[in-house]
Amino acid sequence: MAKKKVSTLFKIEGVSKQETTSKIAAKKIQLNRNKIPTAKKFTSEILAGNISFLSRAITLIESSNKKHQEKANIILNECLPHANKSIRIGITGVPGVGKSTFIEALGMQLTKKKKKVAVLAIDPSSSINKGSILGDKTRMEELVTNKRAFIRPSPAGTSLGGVAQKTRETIILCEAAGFDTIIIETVGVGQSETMVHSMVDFFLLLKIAGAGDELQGIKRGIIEMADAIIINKSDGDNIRNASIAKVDFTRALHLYPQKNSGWKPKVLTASALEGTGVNEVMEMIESYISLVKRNNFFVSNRNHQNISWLKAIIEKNLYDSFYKNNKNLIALKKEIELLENNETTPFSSAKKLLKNYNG
Ligand SMILES: Nc1nc2c(ncn2[C@@H]2O[C@H](COP(=O)(O)OP(=O)(O)O)[C@@H](O)[C@H]2O)c(=O)[nH]1
Ligand SMILES: [Mg+2]
Repeated sequence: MAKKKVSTLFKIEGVSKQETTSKIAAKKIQLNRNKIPTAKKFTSEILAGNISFLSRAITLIESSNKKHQEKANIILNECLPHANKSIRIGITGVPGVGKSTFIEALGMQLTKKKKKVAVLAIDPSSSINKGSILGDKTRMEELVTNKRAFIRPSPAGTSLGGVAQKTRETIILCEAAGFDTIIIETVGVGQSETMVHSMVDFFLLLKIAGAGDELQGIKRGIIEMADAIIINKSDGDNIRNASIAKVDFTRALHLYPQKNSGWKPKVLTASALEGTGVNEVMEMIESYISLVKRNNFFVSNRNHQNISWLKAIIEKNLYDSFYKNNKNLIALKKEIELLENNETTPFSSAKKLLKNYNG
């Protein structure tokens, strides 16, 4: 058997001891790495703008571990009084329309104006393919490395409702960390736009010229929610088509009822790739914000959103307390069997189950 070679270092008295010390140190480092800081530490670091703590706190929010969630809740509560001081912008549009490229351009402009920008995503497809619309961070190459920006992809493997809940909480933490502009990207899938609309101050719909609404997967409700429509990819041969689309959309928007905000939705053209029109979008958002702050819609809208959030939390808790209870699940299984044999109706089964559940 080959003799193990011993380093001459360890033949010197005293040096071998260092091996033990380094083992202890390694263990200490390991322990510290596994140890989660206290909620108080998290809060003070987040309030000081520490991005690494912000990231870790968001990971706690996204965790399904009960202990992590409890800690996340304490951090959230402590951060709440320091939140709310940002402008929240939602951006939607079908995949490929240029949302990420646009956010990159807008984000860079905003950071040049000394704004601090956080980009979050609501991506229901990420729960299926475990990816994320922001997974391709390459589209935000510059913004990713920008010190005044923070980009966070949508958590994978969660339901849309779950993602929305976590995004709301993430917004709070980002605001507490000093981010004054929050941009939320979402694809026009399922109810995700409605969800994003319910948590932002300004809602942008990105489109491209030349493709019909059906082709772009745009539902009527989305146009109604939009505070602005941006015809993106207005560059090269596309410039003329984009201006025609702008006229068409401006005309079409007149058919929609007036908004409670008192704001008349605008249609603008832009090229996210070349950066043209992005400044105008930024100025438009600024003038919207000053209008709704003057007429108090800003505050009343956020109050409404908070009420919806409260109700969403209640619904989620009620749902969990029913479906995560074994007794209910057994009773439910029984009712399903009866239903399959035509021995009950959905209505009477539900009534019975809820009666038992409520005690
Ligand atoms: N010509 C042109 N291409 C663009 C523009 N914005 C985005 N793109 C391209 O469109 C593709 C999809 O962009 P991306 O930002 O990932 O779209 P998203 O799926 O909506 O986030 C990419 O190849 C971009 O380079 C634009 O303004 N003009
Ligand atoms: Mg994208």
